[in-house]
Amino acid sequence: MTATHSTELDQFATDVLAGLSARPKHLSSKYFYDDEGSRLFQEIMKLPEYYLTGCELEIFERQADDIFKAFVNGSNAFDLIELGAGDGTKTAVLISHFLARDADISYSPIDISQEALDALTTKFATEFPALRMDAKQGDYFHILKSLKNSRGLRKVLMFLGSNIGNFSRDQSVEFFCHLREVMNPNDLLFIGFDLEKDPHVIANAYDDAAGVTAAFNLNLLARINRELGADFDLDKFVHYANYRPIEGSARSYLISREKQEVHVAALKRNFQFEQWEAVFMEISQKYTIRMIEDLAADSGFAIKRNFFDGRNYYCDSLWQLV
Ligand code: AVJ
Repeated sequence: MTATHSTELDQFATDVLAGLSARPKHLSSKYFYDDEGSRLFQEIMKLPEYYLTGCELEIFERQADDIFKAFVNGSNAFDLIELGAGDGTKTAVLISHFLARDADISYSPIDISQEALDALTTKFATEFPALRMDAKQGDYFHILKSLKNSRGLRKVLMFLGSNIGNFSRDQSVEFFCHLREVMNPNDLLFIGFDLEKDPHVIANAYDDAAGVTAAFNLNLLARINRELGADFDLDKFVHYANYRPIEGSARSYLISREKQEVHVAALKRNFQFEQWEAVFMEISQKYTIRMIEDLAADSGFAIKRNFFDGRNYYCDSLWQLV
């Protein structure tokens, strides 16, 4: 079970109350990642339909040396900090290459899931016994401040996997501006962006045949049951995802199969659902190069270099401060 601290639990309860009281109803995808949700997301990354992970892995495997050259700056010492590290599989490819090139690096993975961090730490300790590691559990910004100027070396902040896609445009700019505040002039930001492509490919990635994405989405209701004492019956909701080609965004919903009432003990409240009423769960934005350039410019960054996979499905974009 997730050890959610009381202030975090209060925030969760407050957000669930606001989301289930709103019209249309919504829940925040940032709450997907309790330990069970993190496990389900590892499963999603292995799905044939979920191309994002393979694309980023391909970029890292084929272009590790170019990435290394772009990260180093005279000396081969720098601090890698990864926001939302998860199980670190993709990052391991980069680190392995950097160490083979005699890089003097430290690695600080940050994640909300302690279980995911523990797995990562164990794996990396075996694979890279010489790597200095400092895993941190918790909320990005809280921890970022503590990382400011750690060794006085260049920091490379990484935000991979197109995690940025869960933010609205305004939230993205706000997020990058926050990051800029903890960065020194010489630091870099490396961000994964999923690009626009054949809409069928995108739609399938969020509606896999095995139903793992559905389980991932439904897990948030299960989490509300676990942590807030609710009585959601998961069988009474159906996962629905679609892609909007004009906005370039995949969206997912949980739809109530019938008229029903759900009790949330921690909120001392009942919530009514009409038959076929939708709860908006997640936005996964897809990008054009133009959008990435505009985002960088509006957040006070310049693109140093973009790295693409062979199909141009995905872009890892390296940013510096302007
Ligand atoms: C982890 C936010 C990048 O939006 O593609 C995967 C989460 N949701 N399948 C994404 C997710 C449904 C994922 N990110």
